[in-house]
Amino acid sequence: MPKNNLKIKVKNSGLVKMQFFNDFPDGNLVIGEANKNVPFAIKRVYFINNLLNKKSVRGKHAHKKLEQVIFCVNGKFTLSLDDGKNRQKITLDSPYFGVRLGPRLWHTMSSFSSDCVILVLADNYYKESDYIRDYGKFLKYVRQ
Ligand code: T46
Repeated sequence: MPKNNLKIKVKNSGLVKMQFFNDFPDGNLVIGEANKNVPFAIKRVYFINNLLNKKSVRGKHAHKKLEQVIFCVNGKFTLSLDDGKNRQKITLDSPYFGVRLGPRLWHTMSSFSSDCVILVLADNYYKESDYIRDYGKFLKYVRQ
């Protein structure tokens, strides 16, 4: 299993290690299982690709209740996390480790390589009312 020594310092986050089988030279098999290495039951999966605009910035929100794990399955990008007190920037460039995006965690994705593919596993369906898209409101929400 490839190693990742990254330490996550913000709240409501953490590293998710995928199960890994090295079938060299016939490929790698990489597995996530609900309530095992993925810390919830998965209800929704989405991916983001075609990140051709170098200046593109995505995310810029927090969730009230949603639990997610975000992966970079190809290429790389920068994930910026902010729990209202601590901030951390992470380069995601390995498909073997995901980062937990728990609730009350402001997250921004940027600096995408053009071949970047982001995969997200979520514990619930899309619900716009779960988003906090205003940073001032986010700070009030986490400090109340
Ligand atoms: C997140 C980060 C990591 C839907 O209708 N259904 C969905 O399942 C999703 C994910 C989005 N949408 C709609 C909502 C917006 O009108 O798609 C549009 C673009 O979504 P958004 O601007 O929120 O995309 P990102 O990349 O900024 O954020 C996404 C997820 O929305 C978000 O939950 O945590 O990826």
